Amino acid sequence: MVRNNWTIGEIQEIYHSPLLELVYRAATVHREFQDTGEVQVCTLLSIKTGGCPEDCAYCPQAARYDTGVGVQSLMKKEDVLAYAEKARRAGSTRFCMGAAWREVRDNKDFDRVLDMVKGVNEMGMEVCCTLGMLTEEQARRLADAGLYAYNHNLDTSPEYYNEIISTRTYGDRLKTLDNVRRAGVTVCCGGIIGLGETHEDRIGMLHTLANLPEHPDSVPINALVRVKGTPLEDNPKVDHWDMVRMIATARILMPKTMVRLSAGRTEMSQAEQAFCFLAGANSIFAGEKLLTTPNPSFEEDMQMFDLLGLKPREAFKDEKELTVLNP
Ligand code: SAM
Ligand code: DTB
Ligand code: SF4
Repeated sequence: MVRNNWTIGEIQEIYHSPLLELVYRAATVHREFQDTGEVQVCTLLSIKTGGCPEDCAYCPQAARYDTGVGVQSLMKKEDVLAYAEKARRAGSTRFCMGAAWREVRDNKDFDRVLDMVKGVNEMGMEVCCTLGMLTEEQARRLADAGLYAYNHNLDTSPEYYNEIISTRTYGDRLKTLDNVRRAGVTVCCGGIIGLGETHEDRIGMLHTLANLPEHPDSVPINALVRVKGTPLEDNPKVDHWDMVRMIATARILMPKTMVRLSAGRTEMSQAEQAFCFLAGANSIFAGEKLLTTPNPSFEEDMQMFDLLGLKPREAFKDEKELTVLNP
């Protein structure tokens, strides 16, 4: 059963259960609701990099931190489409374009992004964008251009949020998510661990995600990539078992959601990643770069898929299944 009324107490009990029991339970839910042999392969591209006015303490693209990430204006549509085509050929079925913006503005740059969305959609890939805050009208324009998903993360618990970002509120984030959902675009929303938060904060974030009016279609779980120059550069490395606990708990709470093992894979062995797939992760970001930081190469990931007996999930699978059920 898919529930939207999880209590903090129930989530605490799941999250803190003995590790192997937790993984077994998550693997059981995963088997019941998902095709465990498949992993969705998404590719990211930073279409507008750096110079962001926000103060997100983890982010290499915030203008106020000296991280060595240069400012690049919005890429040309042709270059973006060429990169998307390369990703498609390498086996990626979702293409996600990120911009270091606080919010979308109704200007020429947005028109260009709409053109990019149209182009990638015509290539037969699921198109996703992450552009900051968005109005319902802007979400509708993206939907009309063929946008499939919009990524906007809650990042952490409502209580810890103000320690990490001061330039926009948790409420602002929830409003954007609502605008996206109303426009009929699928919601991709998750967060980061390793920001200095407690286990209670992680549980609080999962509680918010699992009790949204509808579960997000995908939930990226990121391990903090510690970037020199950001306020969190000296944070300790995320414990792998904490990542497993987060993924397993997310899988149990949101059985139909794609749970994405997101940032942080370069610091994980294949054995550690395998544990995450067992615990219910069924999506990754592939390709040499995330937005500005390194990620394993396509070749390494395909070798890992071979080793583990996984195959990439096809594009638009949910829609295809719905069409078969209701022709
Ligand atoms: N500027 C837009 C926004 O903030 O919504 C879109 C891009 S932003 C880089 C997308 C997400 O990337 C953030 O919400 C955060 O969860 C994640 N992220 C950014 N820097 C990260 C880091 N160093 N480690 C892990 N995740 C990170
Ligand atoms: C998400 O949850 N993780 C991705 C994507 N959504 C946009 C971004 C990770 C960024 C890691 C730091 C960087 O490469 O700049
Ligand atoms: Fe800007 Fe997004 Fe980075 Fe925050 S996470 S500083 S909004 S690019």
